[in-house]
Amino acid sequence: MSRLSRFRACPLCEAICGLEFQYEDERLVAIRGDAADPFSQGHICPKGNAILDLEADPDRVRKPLRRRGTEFEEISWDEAFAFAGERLAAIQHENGANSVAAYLGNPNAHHFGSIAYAPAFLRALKSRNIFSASSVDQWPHQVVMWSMYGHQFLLPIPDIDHCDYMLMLGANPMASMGSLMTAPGIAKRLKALCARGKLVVIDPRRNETAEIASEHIFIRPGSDALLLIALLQTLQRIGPARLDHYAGKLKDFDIALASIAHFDSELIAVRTGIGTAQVERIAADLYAAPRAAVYGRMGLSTQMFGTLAQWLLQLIAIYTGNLDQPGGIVPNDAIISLTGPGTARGHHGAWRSRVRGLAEFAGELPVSALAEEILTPGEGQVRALITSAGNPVLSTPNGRALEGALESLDFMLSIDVYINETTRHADLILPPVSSLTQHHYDLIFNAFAVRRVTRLNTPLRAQAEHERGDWEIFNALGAAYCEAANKPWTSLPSPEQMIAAGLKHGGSDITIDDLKAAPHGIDLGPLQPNLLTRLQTESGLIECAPSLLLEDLARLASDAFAPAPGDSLQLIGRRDIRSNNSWMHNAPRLIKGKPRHQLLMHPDDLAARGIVDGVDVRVRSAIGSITVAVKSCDDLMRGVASLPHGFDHRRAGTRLTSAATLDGASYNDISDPAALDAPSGNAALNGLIVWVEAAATPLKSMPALATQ
Ligand SMILES: Nc1nc2c(c(=O)[nH]1)N[C@H]1C(S)=C(S)[C@@H](COP(=O)(O)OP(=O)(O)OC[C@H]3O[C@@H](n4cnc5c(=O)[nH]c(N)nc54)[C@H](O)[C@@H]3O)O[C@H]1N2
Ligand SMILES: Nc1nc2c(c(=O)[nH]1)N[C@H]1C(S)=C(S)[C@@H](COP(=O)(O)OP(=O)(O)OC[C@H]3O[C@@H](n4cnc5c(=O)[nH]c(N)nc54)[C@H](O)[C@@H]3O)O[C@H]1N2
Ligand code: SF4
Ligand SMILES: [Mo]
Repeated sequence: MSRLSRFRACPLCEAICGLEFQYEDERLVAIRGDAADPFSQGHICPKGNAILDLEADPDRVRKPLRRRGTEFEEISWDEAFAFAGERLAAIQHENGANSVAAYLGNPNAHHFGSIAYAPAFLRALKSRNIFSASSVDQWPHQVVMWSMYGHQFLLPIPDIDHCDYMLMLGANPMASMGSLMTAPGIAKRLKALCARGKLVVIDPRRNETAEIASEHIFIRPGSDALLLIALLQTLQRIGPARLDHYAGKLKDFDIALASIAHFDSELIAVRTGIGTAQVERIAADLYAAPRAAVYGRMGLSTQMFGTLAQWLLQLIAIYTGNLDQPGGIVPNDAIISLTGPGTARGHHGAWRSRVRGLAEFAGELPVSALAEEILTPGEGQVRALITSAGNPVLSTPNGRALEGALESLDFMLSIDVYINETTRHADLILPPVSSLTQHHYDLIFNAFAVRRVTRLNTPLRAQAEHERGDWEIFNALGAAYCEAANKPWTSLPSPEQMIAAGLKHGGSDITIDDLKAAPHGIDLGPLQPNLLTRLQTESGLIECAPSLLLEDLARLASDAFAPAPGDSLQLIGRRDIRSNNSWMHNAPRLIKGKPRHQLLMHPDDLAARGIVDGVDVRVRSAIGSITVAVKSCDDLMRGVASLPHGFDHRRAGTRLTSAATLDGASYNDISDPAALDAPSGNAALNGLIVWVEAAATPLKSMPALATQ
């Protein structure tokens, strides 16, 4: 039997590793890291291998499903599109455009057929109720880039291969593989950094990255903005700002520095748990390092002061002369750009959510508002929901309430490949064929990579007659809906044509034929300074003191110092190398071995509550409670508990045979939709106040909700 190899980037995480797919008689039999990929150089993680499970998964939905009572029945694609188009148009006709909402989940960003095709369909709907996983993730980054540099995606990336020092907060790339920092084989890169310089990790948990880092420092959840203020104050005492590189391009830097001058460093030390001597040492190292990168991710964004923290990181990079400099933080000038003329710069507050009045950002509303927009009667109430590659029941605040809300909808359409906690509520499920059968170009992750790279991904196998790619689904939905709603519609050309046009528009001289001739991808070299010529602010300058951010300093001053209620803990999330948010627990390869769902607590916190290691505990927030096994762990700061999200797959009506064998509870059953980072509207998932006690204890011993 002959083996044949085909090459393609992995679609599962931001690292976009090149993979080698080995076929025998057109059957996928093995997956390896592609040693010839100049960027990933053969790297693969357990998830890359689990593509074998995903492709063969008997639970995977492969034909359109329409709900009949509590069952789903297979229908044809034509029937499915016509049904969807008619229902969406009819509901809008009766209740107005905003009565149809949409939620886009994380995998959309990994599929060209979604990211490049969903927007046209959504625009045709003309609804203001568009939501996505961005508002439980990276909105603070986008709001800061939009405010300071004039474009939501003009995002400086840590140049990890060339820095001598890196300050990392709220990230765990050893498990997540890196985020807003595409860097395949990141473990090697970080170890190289530790060998030539210093990596300092600031995190309430001594996470897997802290373990390989030069230094780890605990911080109280939610207090990073205060620490960064103390750092910036200290830098000013150490030496002058290195602003030569930004001459004539900086606006209001002095105003920004003055705005944080009144914060008391002693009080900050009490709140963060990081003493002033430690702050001075970090500041001195940062200032002395020839090239230093600063980086904050999930743990920094999804907390009460995420936007301020991201802004302060940019100011620190400017102060130390590391913004837009090799070895510092530098945007990637990808050959198909997310910025520039004709792209979506972003806007803020152009409209507000109906119930709570939350501001839109870049055309979307915070997903924390979705359940209330469905449940609250009145004009503009959401009556229909479209989900695309999203599982908001497990991924967004108070998922239980959202789950109840989904039951009350008049119509729900899910573009998804599983019947899971969210899609089981759909009236219609449209399953795209494996994205590996489609042309793909990483619009997003090439633009957030630590090197300048490009690659075209060609189909691994031909698409069968009964299969539909994401792009075909969005095109057909648009056509069916517009016909029913009597609106004009033009379908977009194929991904191959769209990618070719994108390359032409990018003006790099690289054509689609060049990319076809380089199946392992092309390396275009290290990051190069480019931010100053790409600024899209109205002033044409770096806006160091945007009013949206300065206004939030008052909230920081009043709220960030508030003591946590007595005997409470602060809950934070974590990721495991074998997980992918909520949806890869159905891959048998990934769920083998030790359990990974437990609540981690410090042994002293267990002892103080008389809780024995390993028992089931009740974790209660202002929103509700969950029961989950506890595990003693001295890698956690005292007063902090850690729980991964994306568990609890035993809900009735799902079709997740392997995932349903797992124990675990959903973090988002107790996360709070009212806890928001104010300027962005991003959910503050981390730092959630909870009480923990043995599940065997009677409920009444928990503090009354009214006291919280
Ligand atoms: N408590 C807590 N909550 C969190 C987080 C946290 O750290 N803590 N993290 C947040 C973050 S960063 C994110 S990005 C969100 C993620 O939030 P979501 O994107 O809503 O959730 P996922 O678990 O990624 O769900 C992905 C969905 O895509 C489907 N899917 C998989 N492959 C395909 C495909 O090829 N095509 C289609 N159409 N569908 C597919 C899966 O079946 C699943 O329904 O969760 C957020 N929620
Ligand atoms: N294996 C795996 N890889 C993934 C994913 C996955 O689910 N599994 N999800 C993907 C997605 S969608 C994303 S967005 C990325 C996220 O990638 P990362 O940002 O690296 O996310 P996490 O691994 O959740 O790391 C967040 C860290 O923040 C810490 N933290 C929590 N609260 C605070 C705080 O208040 N301050 C500070 N300083 N730290 C805090 C946590 O302890 C944790 O170590 O990962 C991606 N990659
Ligand atoms: S690190 Fe990410 S891109 Fe690379 S193989 Fe693993 S899941 Fe795929
Ligand atoms: Mo994410």
